[in-house]
Amino acid sequence: MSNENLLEIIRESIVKVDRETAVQTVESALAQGLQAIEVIEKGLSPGMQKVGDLFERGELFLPQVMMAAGLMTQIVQSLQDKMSPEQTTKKNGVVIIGTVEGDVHDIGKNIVKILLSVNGFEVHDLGRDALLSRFVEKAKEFNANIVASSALMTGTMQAQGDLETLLKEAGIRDRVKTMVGGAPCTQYWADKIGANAYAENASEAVTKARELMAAQ
Ligand code: B12
Repeated sequence: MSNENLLEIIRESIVKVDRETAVQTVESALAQGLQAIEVIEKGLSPGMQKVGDLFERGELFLPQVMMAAGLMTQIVQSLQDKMSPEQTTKKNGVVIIGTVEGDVHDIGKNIVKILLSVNGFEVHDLGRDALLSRFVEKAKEFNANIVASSALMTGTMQAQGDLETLLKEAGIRDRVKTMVGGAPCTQYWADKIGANAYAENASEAVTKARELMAAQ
């Protein structure tokens, strides 16, 4: 079966919350040479996106969204073990990451965390619904290079702007770079609030994080 067919089955199995098919097809895709990150970004994530679209149209209900999210989280965790860390002892940079307060969506944030970690960044995860003051505290504690925040709702993305202000008030904004992401975020949003970078997905987040480090 072609890679594209396997990815399509993975996408559909997330939508249908068909655990057995999802797990088996992910195994086949890896055996066929697809990278774990391709499985996540071209299979699981678009599947979850479709779940969101169906939820928005009233064709799926919250319990099904929760089950699909649970299945995706489980598979992403199992894939984490299959991603080989970059063969380097050099630390690429220190990142504080979290989903902003008021927001419990953490699947995307977790993928970004995993990918930054396997690419040599030291990542400190504040989890979800994380108080903005914790981003500042941890940035100071670990002498962070990058503070990365995730927001999945239009009502919580303002917190990313508030974080900019808090970092300034704490006197550390000029010492750290900020990176924002999450479905409602855009480059326009990042520019508007004065964040240093925006990334649409986890692979791009790694590229942007590297660029931020190079510019420091
Ligand atoms: C799964 C999901 C849930 C799950 C979350 C489980 C979990 N552990 O995360 C559950 C069921 C719990 C949930 C709850 C709710 N949800 Co919800 N949810 C979704 C859904 C369907 C998918 C989100 C997701 O995981 N996508 C897959 C991941 C891989 O994509 P991602 O998060 O975008 O991440 C990628 C990029 O954005 C980027 N990225 C992400 N973070 C970061 C951070 C940085 C720094 C960078 C650089 C990049 C980056 O990289 C990631 C990987 O590629 C979305 C629909 C959608 N289209 O987004 C709705 C959605 C976000 N939810 C929504 C809502 C309304 C809710 C609830 C309020 C529902 C309710 N009525 O109770 C609650 C929120 C409670 C709260 N206070 O937070 C709305 C938000 C609407 C809005 N515009 O504000 C959406 C858009 C659905 C909709 N269309 O109505 N939800």
